[in-house]
Amino acid sequence: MKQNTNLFLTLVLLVSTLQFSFAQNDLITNIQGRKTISLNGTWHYIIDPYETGFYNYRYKERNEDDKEAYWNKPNEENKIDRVEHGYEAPYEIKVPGDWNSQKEVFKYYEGTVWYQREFDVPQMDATERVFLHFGAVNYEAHVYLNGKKLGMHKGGFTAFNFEIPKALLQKEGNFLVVKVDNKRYKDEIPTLNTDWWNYGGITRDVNLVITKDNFITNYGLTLNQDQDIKTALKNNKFQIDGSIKLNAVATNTTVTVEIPELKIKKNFTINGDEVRFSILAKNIHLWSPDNPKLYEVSFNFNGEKIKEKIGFRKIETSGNKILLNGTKIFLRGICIHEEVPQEQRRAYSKEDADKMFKEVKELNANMVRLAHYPHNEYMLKAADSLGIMVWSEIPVYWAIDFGNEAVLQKAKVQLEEMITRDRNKASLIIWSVGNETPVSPTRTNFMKSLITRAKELDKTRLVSAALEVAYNKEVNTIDDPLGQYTDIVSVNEYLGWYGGHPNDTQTAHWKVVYDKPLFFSETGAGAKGGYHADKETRWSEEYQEWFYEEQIKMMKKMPENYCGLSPWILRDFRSPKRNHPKYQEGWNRKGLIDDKGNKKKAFFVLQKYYKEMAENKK
Ligand code: GCB
Repeated sequence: MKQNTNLFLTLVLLVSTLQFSFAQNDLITNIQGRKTISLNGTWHYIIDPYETGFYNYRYKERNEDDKEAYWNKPNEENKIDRVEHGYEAPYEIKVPGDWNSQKEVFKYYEGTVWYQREFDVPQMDATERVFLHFGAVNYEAHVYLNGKKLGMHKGGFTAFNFEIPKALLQKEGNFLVVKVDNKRYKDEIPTLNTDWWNYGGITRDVNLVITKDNFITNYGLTLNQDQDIKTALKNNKFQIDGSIKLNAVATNTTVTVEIPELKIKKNFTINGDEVRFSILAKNIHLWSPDNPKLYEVSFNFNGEKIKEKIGFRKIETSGNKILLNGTKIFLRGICIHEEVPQEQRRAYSKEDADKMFKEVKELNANMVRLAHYPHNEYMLKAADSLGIMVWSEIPVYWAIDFGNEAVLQKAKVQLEEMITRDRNKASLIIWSVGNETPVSPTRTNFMKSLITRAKELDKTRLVSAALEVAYNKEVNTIDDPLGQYTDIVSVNEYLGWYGGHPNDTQTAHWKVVYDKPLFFSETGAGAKGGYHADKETRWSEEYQEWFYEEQIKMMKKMPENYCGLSPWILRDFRSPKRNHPKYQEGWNRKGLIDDKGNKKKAFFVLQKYYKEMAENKK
């Protein structure tokens, strides 16, 4: 009997681990290419710091049909009825959007907020299915429809979806409730401590996705990574590799992939829920910053046609160089937080992305480091169409609970969700598995395991992580053991701000113990926009300008392996850690553009350097 129980437990565990580690298989991608009903707009809210709507007075999770659970519609039919919650004006909030920026009461709030709205659905075919898709909710979301729980998701910057059982769906007045909790915990990703604002809420688009009975959940389409790109260009013969994941098993069914501009139309037979294929193609104009060519691709299955614009390119390293389409490339980057400082809010829209990239272009940059978490998809679309290369990162930031296996699993889920959503973006060249993590064998194993997972899921991009360096008057040696496993060695360096003097850059020497490209994933100094003084006065625009001038002089003397930089940071951003009463007031001031949108003097120093680098094509 005991043996049977053990066997049963093992099976249960096996099944649940399998589901867990393949969670990304169910993520529906390319939402804009599908039949959707937007649930953006005005929702109602309840602020619930004690989680009264979730736990009863014995602090036990409420039963599904508990009338006092906030996922249930309050029923005040008779005047004697006792009801202690409700969703009504003026308790209204916009989705998408963080809550902090919407009402004064939310500014510093961290905890539970209940979101509620109603929606109707149009007439549907009997075979159609409905999914509820969230672009992102920070951090933990419990989703309920008409009193039933659809599911839970953790991770503040990645998408997720739940199917709505047809039997649960009403034609009118569907009562949708989301419990959003942005409290920070030691064993979450990110952890308790970050240098950015913990904006809470339903921060990205919400959609109902209407699908066929079986449909393409997600797919990948990239140039084959093993072909020699110079030979492919010479022979005008390219191999495109693809994979398509269906929502359910299909037998002997056809899926068609079309790229009309390349005169490609191919049928593939699916037996099961996945197919992998290769297509030979001619006359591909490869995607690059100079020519961000995208092709319209369509995937046809079961009477549904899903379209997406996709670019083809090859990114690789050769010794200490980064090659794009076989040619050495220098990354003229800039770091970005997903934030609109003028409105002290998270960025979430196409308009926000367009404004951000206008500044990136003005800087003469060809690359952005999207720090320190996956940004919204509009950012990636803008990058794809403008020819700006992208580094995308998961929030494995500073002192994560590295010894905890459950934390590693959480990081992996976020990594998988990030890769699944964006693996068809040509602009995306680097996956980063973290930032400034403290060196120890436990941490290195943790990070190595993330790198291995990233490479299993996607062979067509470089993998890195932003490392730190200990300053040394003789030579700054980058020897973090994690550098063995990353494709490029990336390091954050603040010589002249966090240590030393800006002049020290002139005698600084750099050494990397690995024969790999060296990328400065950060460097920067703070300045309050509009504050002018002599250059030795900290917080003045002149100090920051001088810092950049000295840094650039140093960069110009870097050894051969130097392949680019992404200074910290394009715009000033909110941070609870920055409390100087005159110069910071809750802002990290290392932006090249201040919180009013004004460019600081240092912007023009970097702009000039990038212009020279672009002209030299170094
Ligand atoms: C860093 C971190 C970044 C901080 C920045 C700073 O090294 O990666 O998140 O905001 O320094 O301003 O100190």
